Amino acid sequence: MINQILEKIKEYDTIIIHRHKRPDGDCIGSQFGLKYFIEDNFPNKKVYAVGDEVPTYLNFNGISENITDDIYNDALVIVVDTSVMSRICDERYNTGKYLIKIDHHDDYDEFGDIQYVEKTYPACCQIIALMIKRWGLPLSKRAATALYTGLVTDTGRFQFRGVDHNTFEAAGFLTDADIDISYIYTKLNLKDYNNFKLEAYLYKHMKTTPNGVVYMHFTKRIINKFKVSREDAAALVSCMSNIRNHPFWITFVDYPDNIRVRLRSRTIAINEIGKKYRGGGHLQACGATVYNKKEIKALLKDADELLKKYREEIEGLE
Ligand SMILES: [Mn+2]
Repeated sequence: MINQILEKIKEYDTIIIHRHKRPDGDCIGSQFGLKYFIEDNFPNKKVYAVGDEVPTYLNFNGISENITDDIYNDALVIVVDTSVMSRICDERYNTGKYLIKIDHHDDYDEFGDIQYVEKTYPACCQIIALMIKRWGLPLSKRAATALYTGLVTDTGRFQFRGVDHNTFEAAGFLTDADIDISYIYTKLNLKDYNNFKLEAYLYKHMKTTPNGVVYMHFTKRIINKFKVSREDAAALVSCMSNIRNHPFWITFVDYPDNIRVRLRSRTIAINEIGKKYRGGGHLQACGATVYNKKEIKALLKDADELLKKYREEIEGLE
């Protein structure tokens, strides 16, 4: 399969790389890592990374390009780190000549002429890094920097389940390209003053359901008060990841048309809740969308019951 992908890259002069909506480090890293790799090895090809705005903390890897519809006519389109079609950013992904999907999610739709999915890999950047290694083509510092970004963000800095020999093989391959690891972490870790204030607010105001699902609702009022972006508020989901006896936590963030939900767990599979509420993703990290307070209540009730069920099954769940 990976040789077929390389053949297609060689065959097309125009390549457009898509990613998922609400971008994270892994989809941005995959997108720009692949873009730079192709540009560096095939300088005559036109390669575009499309999508809406790249979040500030990730834009050291590059910014999205606006392209006209006609560019798709003879293009190879590659969709990275996106499992379901509704999550693909920019609907024109389907208007190219040939479509390749490269992904690592548990839940997925069938799309693409080639579908390369490695469900056991913790990051899409790991798939791309190891693919490039097996192709035996040179990897530049800028491409490796982008791929390393996704590798560290999607693995929670190499802490999540799924990190294994392959992950460190990918990391080793990327560090051979002379990347500045300290620079990457600095870019990823720096946050604005207001974000720290909001983080303090979260610790003070987070709540728990009877069986221990911790949650926080960042309302429009709170977001305006702290002058942060919705993306910044949503990113604070990770602040609740280390609370003993609370292995399942959720953030709700008000968006103009809906309420975005992020569900996370240390130990148990929670994606059935995400799927029930118009979302999905990984077994222990997924998203959902709800529309009002009533639905928030219903989702929390389902989450609470799921955790209760797990507590009955698993002794010493903490
Ligand atoms: Mn990913």
